[in-house]
Amino acid sequence: MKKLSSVSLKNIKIEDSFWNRYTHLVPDVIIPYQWNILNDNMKDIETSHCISNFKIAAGYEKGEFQGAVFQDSDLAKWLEAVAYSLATHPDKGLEDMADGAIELIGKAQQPDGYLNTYFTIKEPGKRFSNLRDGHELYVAGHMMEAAVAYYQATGKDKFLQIMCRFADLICEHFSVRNDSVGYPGHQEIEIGLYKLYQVTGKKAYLRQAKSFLDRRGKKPNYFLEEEKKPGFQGLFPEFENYDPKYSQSHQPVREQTKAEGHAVRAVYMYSAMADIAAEYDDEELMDACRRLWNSITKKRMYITGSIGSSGILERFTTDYDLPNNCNYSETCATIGLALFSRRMAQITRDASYIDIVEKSLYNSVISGVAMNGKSFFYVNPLEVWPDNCIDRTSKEHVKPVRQKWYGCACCPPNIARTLASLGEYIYFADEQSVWINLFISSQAKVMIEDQEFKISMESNYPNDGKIQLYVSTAQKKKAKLAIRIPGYVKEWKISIDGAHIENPVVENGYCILEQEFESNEVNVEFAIAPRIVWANPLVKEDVGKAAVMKGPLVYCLEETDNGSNLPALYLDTEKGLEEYFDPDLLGGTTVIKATGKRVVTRDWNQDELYAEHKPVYKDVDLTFVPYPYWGNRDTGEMLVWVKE
Ligand code: FUB
Ligand code: ZN
Repeated sequence: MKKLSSVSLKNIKIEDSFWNRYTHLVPDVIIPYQWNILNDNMKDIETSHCISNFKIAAGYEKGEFQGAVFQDSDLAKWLEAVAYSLATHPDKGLEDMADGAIELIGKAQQPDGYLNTYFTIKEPGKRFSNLRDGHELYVAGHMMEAAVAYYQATGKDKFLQIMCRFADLICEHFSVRNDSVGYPGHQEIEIGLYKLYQVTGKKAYLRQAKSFLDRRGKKPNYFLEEEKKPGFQGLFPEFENYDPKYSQSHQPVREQTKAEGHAVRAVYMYSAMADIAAEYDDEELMDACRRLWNSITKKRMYITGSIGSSGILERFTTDYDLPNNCNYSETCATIGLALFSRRMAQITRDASYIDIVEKSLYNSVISGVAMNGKSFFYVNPLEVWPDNCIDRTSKEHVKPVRQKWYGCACCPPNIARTLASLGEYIYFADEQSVWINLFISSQAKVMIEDQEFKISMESNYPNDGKIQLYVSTAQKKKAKLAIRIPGYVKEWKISIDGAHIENPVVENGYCILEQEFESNEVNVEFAIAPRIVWANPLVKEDVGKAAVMKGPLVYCLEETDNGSNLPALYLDTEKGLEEYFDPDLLGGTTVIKATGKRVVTRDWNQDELYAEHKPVYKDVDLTFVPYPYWGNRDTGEMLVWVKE
């Protein structure tokens, strides 16, 4: 299967009215802020211990390992973010800092290539003996991704060599020596090994990635056998009575039909399945990817593109089970869904996969970070009552305000690497074509049969639906421009050099312009007025409710604009929605106004729970703001699905 490629980040510059507030944060705030945290330089914050663990493993310091067993992955994701940032914003100081971190990683590597501070410091004799909980392969996968990104951004191969040595050891342990048939308890290394193969050409890495996928779910279950071995000690009490579904090891991956278990593990695995399916032209594996993607997006995904309905075990539950105020919707899981969907789009050239990429990026990825870049959501609810988010309840995992850091800090650096690599989602290319996926103002350079094409995109999306594209190349040349028509757009028009195109060709959701280009202007206009959306009535939590969207953006009500007790509000879906741009609100945003009702408490006193007072309603105006921006003002209630 010929996969479309992403355009190198070095060839993309983003300057966009919607995204600048996040992309500029990456080098200016997020990277330095997170570096300080990884180095334990910040007070009043959950201590990371991440760099300190590396120093101990390297022999520079004495002490005990501290933090989560996968704490090393925070540094890996941070370095990956740095690499993408350097590709777009070269910065000598930052590069020196990253080189220092890589030097430290090299020193923490063991003479045989092994690299993991938890097992090096704490359980040196137990390498690869607790694949279920140990996360060695998960951490290694993140390190591999970071090493590849750093090599591509800087041309320096030190980190790459470090990771190749570890990858060689892993291949040796898991494939050459026949006493090991295991696979990771948390998928991720499959993605890392595949990327390592792509830059080094070493087939052993590719074979190992495929083998990890193919072993998974074979009987007897590896993890159930592993826990019977003498000396096995679980690291997570919640894994008692382990259900292989949790790690998608209940069935061979090719036979799986439903998205099950831990959401992040699932989508990382599906991403790797898509990589391997494309590489091996493996239709059977690709069919499994399609089924699993459909299972998520048609039955188990929130309107915000987030996944994982249950706070217990961070997992998928059952079809249409999408509670709004006690869901998990981990930021990492949304990121994984975007990674999986992007790969599916690259393989199939079908824009409906990008609809989900866009939904995820515009909603539940950026809801994960505050507008000042210094606090983060791990869990992304669709309805919050701050007073109820208390310990030992079904809402204890829901935080009504973003936190400066977490003991388990997988999400914040994941957000950093995702924002820093945003350009990879905007364009795809092959030898003859450029694909425009997202309408983010940017400049890109793409090679079409050895000839450079410059694409300049200008838009104010999603505040309005107008997109201008300038295509220029030194000599006239035939090429194909494929412009995504989002699934939510019902009316649109397109012109080239001022001439309206009457019956544009649309294939798999992309409008195809195939012609000679030299210096041309393409104008597209999508109708993206605010709209009301309903959930399938099988989604019990949302029956009788409606949500407001504009383009890919989901909107929400906040207490700051609408008063408290948001569930007492009703939206009049018969009356129109009005929009206006408020330059002073939340960094400048389109606000949506609607009319509705509020149940008033007139007849009730506070000591009455139940009585025969018929509800009394008063007319109210409702003010909706973009969901990803919620929680950036006063702490208060938030609500996406409003009673109709
Ligand atoms: O286990 C590593 C990461 O920690 C997972 O991906 C997240 O869900 C969190 O549990
Ligand atoms: Zn996470």
